[in-house]
Amino acid sequence: MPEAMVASRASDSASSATTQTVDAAVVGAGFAGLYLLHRLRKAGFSAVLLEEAGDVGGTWYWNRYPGARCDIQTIDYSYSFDPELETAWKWSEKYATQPEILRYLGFVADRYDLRRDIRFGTKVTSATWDQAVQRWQIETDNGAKVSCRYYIMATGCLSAPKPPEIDGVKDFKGEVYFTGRWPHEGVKLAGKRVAVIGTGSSGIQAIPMIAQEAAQLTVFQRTPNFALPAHNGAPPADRLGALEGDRAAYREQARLSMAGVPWPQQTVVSWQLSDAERRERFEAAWAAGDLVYILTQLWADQGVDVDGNKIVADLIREKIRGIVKDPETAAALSPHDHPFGAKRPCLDTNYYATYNRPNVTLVNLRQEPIRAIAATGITTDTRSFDVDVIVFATGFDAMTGAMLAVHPITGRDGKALSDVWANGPQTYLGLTIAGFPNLFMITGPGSPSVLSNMAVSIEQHVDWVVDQLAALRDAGFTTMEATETAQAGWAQHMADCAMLTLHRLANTWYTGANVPGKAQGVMPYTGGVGPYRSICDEVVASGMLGFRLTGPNIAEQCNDGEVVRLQPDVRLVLGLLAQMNLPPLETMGAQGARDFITEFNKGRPAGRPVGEVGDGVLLGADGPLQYKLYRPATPGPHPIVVYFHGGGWVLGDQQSDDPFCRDMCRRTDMIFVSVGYRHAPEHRFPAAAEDGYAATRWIADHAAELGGTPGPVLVAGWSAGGNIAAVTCQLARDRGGPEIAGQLLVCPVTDCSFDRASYIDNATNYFVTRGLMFWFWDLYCSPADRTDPRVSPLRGKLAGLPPAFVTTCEFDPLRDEGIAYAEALAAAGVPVEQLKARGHFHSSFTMVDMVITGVPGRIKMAEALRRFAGLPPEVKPAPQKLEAAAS
Ligand code: N01
Repeated sequence: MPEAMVASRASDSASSATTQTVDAAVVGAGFAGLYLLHRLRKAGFSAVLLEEAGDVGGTWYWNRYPGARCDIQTIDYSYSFDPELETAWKWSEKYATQPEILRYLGFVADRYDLRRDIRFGTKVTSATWDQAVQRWQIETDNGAKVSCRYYIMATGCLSAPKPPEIDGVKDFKGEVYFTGRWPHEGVKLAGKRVAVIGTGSSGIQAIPMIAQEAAQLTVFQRTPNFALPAHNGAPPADRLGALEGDRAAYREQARLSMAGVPWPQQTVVSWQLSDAERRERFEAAWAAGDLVYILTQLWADQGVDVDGNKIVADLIREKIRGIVKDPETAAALSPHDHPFGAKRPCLDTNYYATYNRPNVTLVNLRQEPIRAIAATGITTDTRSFDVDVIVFATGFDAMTGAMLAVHPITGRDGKALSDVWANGPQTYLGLTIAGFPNLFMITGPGSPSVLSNMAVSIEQHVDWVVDQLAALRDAGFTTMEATETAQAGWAQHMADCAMLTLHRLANTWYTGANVPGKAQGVMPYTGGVGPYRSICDEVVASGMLGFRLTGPNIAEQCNDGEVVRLQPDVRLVLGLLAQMNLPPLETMGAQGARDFITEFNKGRPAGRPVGEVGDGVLLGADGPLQYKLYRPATPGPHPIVVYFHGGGWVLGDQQSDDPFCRDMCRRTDMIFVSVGYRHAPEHRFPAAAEDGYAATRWIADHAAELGGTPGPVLVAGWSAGGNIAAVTCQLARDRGGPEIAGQLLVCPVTDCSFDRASYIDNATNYFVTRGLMFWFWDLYCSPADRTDPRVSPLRGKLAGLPPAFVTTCEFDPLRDEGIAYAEALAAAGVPVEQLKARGHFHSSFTMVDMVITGVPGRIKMAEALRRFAGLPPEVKPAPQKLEAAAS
């Protein structure tokens, strides 16, 4: 039952003396608000929806400028909560116009009888948390106040238009319009001289339409944006077929996808494709007319790697040059200041071709900034343009604007939201804010929102909020509030996610850069719709992790903590591995495990091209050993790094760490020689250790033949390979050479003790387990030999060893022995640098191009190796001749 009576209905709530008492108040009657109202009612809550506009629609109510359409295919940009609603409405176009979307939202409002609980023409003027009664008290500019238990902002991300920030707007004697507040009766532009300022999505949609009508159109562009042809028309038969063929599966795939549209995850990387293959993919995407498609389906590295991205950006710039006849205009329209997709790209109809019209002029504000607006028009640094109409397509104070600018929100202890967010929005899950009990946001900052299909994200957010409110009520709780710990953890996770994509490299409304003085930082959640959904579910499954729940007749509940401590891509990788439900490696037998790893490695992204990769044979401790040599593309000779692969002395070979060797070869500009040392159980201790030493000596002796710089070599290794590298340094010191300039130890095995905290904390769940390590040790080394420094280098003498860089990962059983080794080296006077990688697991750095957040760590490792070799840390770019395929 609703906890309170609705004192006055929306339709008869005129008196400001009365207070409307409801369970939940919602602000905003767009996609989010309408679904919220429906769900709240169904869950048995009394609710009122407050809306400033005269009708439903939200952004689609206000944005009526010519050419306004959605830019996610409309069959995807629809509610999916009710299959009957889905079949009751047919979209007429691939990208519906604003009037059609508005009709749809009106249809939804009528179908679920929503209008009776909506107070139109009602603006909230303040919202204050009343701790004594544990309710939000809402003041409005029209009619009754509202007292509610739950206050839910469905105010949208792009609903507070940004002021134009240009001097003299008030002096202009002609007509002024904002795309975000377009007059309902339309605007007659025929025969007029029109100026449009701004070339974001709104400007790019409006400009071709205005050009057709106006006598003269002058476009004032500060920053060019990437735009792609929509190829609008009927909804494409293949997509429609997929939806209608299995509606539930189609919607489910969208919910689990990264962007909220059911396209598969692309796995092919750009360097695996030839020029011709890349062009073919690009042309298909250009013809498809679909933003999400081109952003996700070309090659896997396009959104995460500047090189992979540049290939797409170049191809789009080529298209612009092909369409726009005047080369100077084409150059001005070509974006160079941000990676494709880092700023919101646009979907257009004839945008670039519009600049071929005789009545259209582009003014490049980077060359001649606007000085002022005067009575008759716009003056730049070099010219004056007399116009009759100015259209501002200058965008929005995005994501936080609607929450902060619209009305003061005061939380617990009188805290103002504007103060709490002074340095940028702080939220937990983008849904809640510490210090603001029972306040919820739909698509708030910190949620995937604008980086996703809004329809899918809105439904997920609404469902989550209403489900939790119902659960709270059923348990007897009346308040729910995020903890500071959970919120800080979410901020960290957001920052980690932001490292994954290229959004941080562009000045955009995503980062607050479009509003002067606004705090900067990537505001939407960049970790993807599917992962976000699973995190929200995990919060619930972990007993409302990070929330404090209180109620009048029940003990407070607070399971405090951070919901994601892993790096986002590590979380994904571990999730995929868990889904595969693999038997433990140690149950497969040595050969079975080797076969499995070989198969497993076939599925990983191919390593990047280097100058040359060659195979050879060297002399180990007891006979020939295979090696693989990775040579940089730059002219030699190069310093040599002797590399030892991971695999617990049992698994792997000279090519099993191929992506890592390639990556490090590129980053260091050094030769990597990966040694195929002998493995247990066929060759037990000390075979691997002695092979490591012998191989290093052989490589040092043959440096010139291998194309290496004469003089000291370097050693590096991962896991058991790190163990061999460390041991090799000790043996080289004790046996009179070779000279080693430095050692890179990545998650090394350094000791035979299994009782350090990391062995216990990370015993399971992070791929390398305590059980697996026991098995490796048993196969390689009998207990009697385990304290020998050739397998437990931590127990050896450490003075006089080459400088070291030791990498350890937070979620690795081997973490603490790696740290112990680094500390012991330092204590013995060896120069040591440590990288303690937060949120990473044992394989983070070798899963190149899968764990993208490993890149900064590998950069540090490469810089250290270069310093050890006496080189400047940074490698100059411009590799000259790369191996076949991808160059
Ligand atoms: O706003 P924007 P928008 N002087 O911020 C320029 C969604 N949307 O309304 O880049 C001169 O993108 C500014 O220049 P700069 C979509 O998510 C969707 O177009 O800051 N110029 C920029 O060119 C979109 O991303 C659809 O240098 C000034 C432009 O104005 C988001 O809404 C349709 C200026 C603003 O572009 C916002 O799009 C429309 C100044 N003082 C919008 N101030 C669909 O199709 C700003 N600019 C669903």
